[in-house]
Amino acid sequence: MLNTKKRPAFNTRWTQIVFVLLVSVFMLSAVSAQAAKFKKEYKMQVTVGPKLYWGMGATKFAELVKEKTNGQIIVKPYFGSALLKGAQLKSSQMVAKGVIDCALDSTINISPVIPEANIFHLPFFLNTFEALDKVKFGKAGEAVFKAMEAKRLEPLAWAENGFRQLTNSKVLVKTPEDMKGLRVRVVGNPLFIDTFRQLGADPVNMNWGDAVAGFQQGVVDGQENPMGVLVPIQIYQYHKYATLWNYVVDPLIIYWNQREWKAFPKDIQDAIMAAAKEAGRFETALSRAGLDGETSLNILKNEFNYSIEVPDPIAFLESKGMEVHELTPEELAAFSEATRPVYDKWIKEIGPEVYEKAKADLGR
Ligand code: X2X
Repeated sequence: MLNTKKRPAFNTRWTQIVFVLLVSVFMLSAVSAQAAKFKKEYKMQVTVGPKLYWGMGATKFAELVKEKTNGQIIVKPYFGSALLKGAQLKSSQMVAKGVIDCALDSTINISPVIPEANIFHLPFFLNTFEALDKVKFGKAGEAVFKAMEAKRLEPLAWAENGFRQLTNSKVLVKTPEDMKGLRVRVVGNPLFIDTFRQLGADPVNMNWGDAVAGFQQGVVDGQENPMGVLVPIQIYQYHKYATLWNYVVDPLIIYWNQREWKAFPKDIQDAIMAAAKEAGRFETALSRAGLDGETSLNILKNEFNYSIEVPDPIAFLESKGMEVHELTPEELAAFSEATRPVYDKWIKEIGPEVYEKAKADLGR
């Protein structure tokens, strides 16, 4: 009696223990398989700080990726090119190598690896949002994305820094002659150096991380950046004069290391891609808000339930003591004429096929 009673009890207890052990081992291995499948954190290169629209776009992307992948993928933006010790022009090289997982970066910074991206920086070629969108979403934009794919980068979506404007502490620039001898900080992209040299200015190559200190200390007389950068960094503290000339445009691209991207399961790729498109649209609308009438303000309000107050940029800069001049079509033509040799030279560097595609996108 005792034996028959004990035995089943003994068996049942051991069965339970073994069962619990098996379940634990199974769960642990599932968890570690999951951990092995994805990194704890995906590092994202961002050139500027979190408060600029560009930085806000990176934060939005990270939030959306987390939400859309149910927390499986965590993107961490590293602002101020921290992963590159400030060397912003190395971003695409480092993402291609897989040293950095992904980036939200400017076409200006991508161009050392992707010369096609310089299509946006041919002087006085694209100067309206309408023209820009035709190229971004047309055959030329597609060619830029294809060039990235060929260099082991996976482009996900467009965003935008904006049309770049000139400010300086010396002279209200209205003609190419006004540029003579002006020390202008530019990114070390050779197309920018060429453009400013051609205009008789003295371009100084400086990373963004050093630029604001450079303006403060008067190491340079001037700079060129979009309104969405100039207002938050309070350019009016350093420069008295602004020339609005939309001389080049600066789109941003969200992109990923291709090998890592291809190893993601399809549902994760889809979720990250959707996050990139949404964050790109949000950030583009932020950077255009107040510069394209009601269009971008409405996108922010209706699609993102987000409202911002954006003062008229000219009135705002003037209220801060700046003199602002918007080039007339005649003045623009003089600049376009003066930079023609650079334009012609750089069509060859970019690739005449890409230039022809851009012209076709524009119907020119
Ligand atoms: O360095 C710049 O001027 C900036 C922040 O606009 C870019 O990264 C292109």
